[in-house]
Amino acid sequence: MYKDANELVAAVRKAVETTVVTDVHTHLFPPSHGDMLLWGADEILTYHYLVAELFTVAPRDLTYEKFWAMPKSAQADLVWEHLFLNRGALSEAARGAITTFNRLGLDVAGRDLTGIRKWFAEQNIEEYLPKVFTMANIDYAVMTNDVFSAAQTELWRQGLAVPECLKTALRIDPLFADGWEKAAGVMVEAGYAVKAEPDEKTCDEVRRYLLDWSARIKPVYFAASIGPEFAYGDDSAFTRLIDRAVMPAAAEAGVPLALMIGVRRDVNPGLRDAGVGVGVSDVMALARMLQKHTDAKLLVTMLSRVNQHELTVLARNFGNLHIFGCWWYCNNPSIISEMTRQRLEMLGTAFTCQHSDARVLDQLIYKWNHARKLVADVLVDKYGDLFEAGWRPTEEEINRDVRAIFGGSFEEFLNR
Ligand code: HDL
Ligand code: ZN
Repeated sequence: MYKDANELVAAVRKAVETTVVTDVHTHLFPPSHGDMLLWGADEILTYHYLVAELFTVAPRDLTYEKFWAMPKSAQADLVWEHLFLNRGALSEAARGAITTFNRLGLDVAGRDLTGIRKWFAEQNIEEYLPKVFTMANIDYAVMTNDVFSAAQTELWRQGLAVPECLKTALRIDPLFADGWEKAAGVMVEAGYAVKAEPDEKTCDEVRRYLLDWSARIKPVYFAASIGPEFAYGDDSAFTRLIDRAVMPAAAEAGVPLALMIGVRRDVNPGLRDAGVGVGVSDVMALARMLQKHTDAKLLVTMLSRVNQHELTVLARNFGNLHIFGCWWYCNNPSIISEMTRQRLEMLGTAFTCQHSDARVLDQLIYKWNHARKLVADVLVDKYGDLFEAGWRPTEEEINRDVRAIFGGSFEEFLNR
């Protein structure tokens, strides 16, 4: 038992530092999928977060067309020059690149980009991937597997090697909004009787398509990112597809549906992935889904800081809703701290505090290094309050609770 609060603080920090993390959402791919898996200095420096930041300061004559026509290394040089050398690398994404290079033992203090590139060129991805997972102390990461992408489905049909530390998620964005035409074309091409409008028969075929792919890649969950205009319970195509195709298929596959809500795609198309904006969504639409699908399990994260408090309250209202991560524009220290505090204060440990959303393998190193420090600071306060109130948690209990918010509660939710 802890004699004083200082011993407790040390135990909390040690627990966060050493707990194994489950990364519930990333954009990683198996090394066998070749260039799909991004890694190395130039990919780190051209992460779309940094590309967006580059264009906030780049000379006006650097057009999007010129930039995208450059080789990746030239793009990375521009990012390095404008965001690291000409200005303080104070943004979260810029600091992240520095944390990654530094923790890999590279001479980032000396700003030796040439030497850093040389080191990466000497790495073998089959050995490097497990090294990164060990450094970040991650048991497994869930990928994003778009079953409407010809390039991705072609690779899955080849049955290539997938390391144990990578699990699949069946990503279905194209089913919704302006993606439907492409999705319908892909399903027709694959032999499913899908019509231009998702009527009942078409929804049944969509359900069959999802179940066939689910049997093939065995996803941890189905997933979709949707816009802030998200509405449910009307007679829209979205509601019909959710009710007659997606939810029944997820139920039959025995997996949750993950909804990532609030993306405004194509706010600035010239920036591609970097040109996506954020919008405030209607949390009551989610409540209507939960009221209707009482047996379903929903994993949800929302993109707008404005939605976080309402979403946390909804997670108290519905035990079949599990909220996760500080997504994208919320993945910043100032917001992560606020979100983690309000989630602990309203949900105890029944949530998942973070996911990396890593698009580049090496990012796992910084995303989890930064997250652990932030969450440890919050937990020190919370356990300190508990100690003050007269409770004496044991070391095992602290380790149990820390693991819970770094993946344990997620796995309990999957298995419940
Ligand atoms: O839709 C998503 O899964 C988002 O995470 C986008 O991929 C986004 O580009 C991203 O990487 N955010 O971190
Ligand atoms: Zn993502």
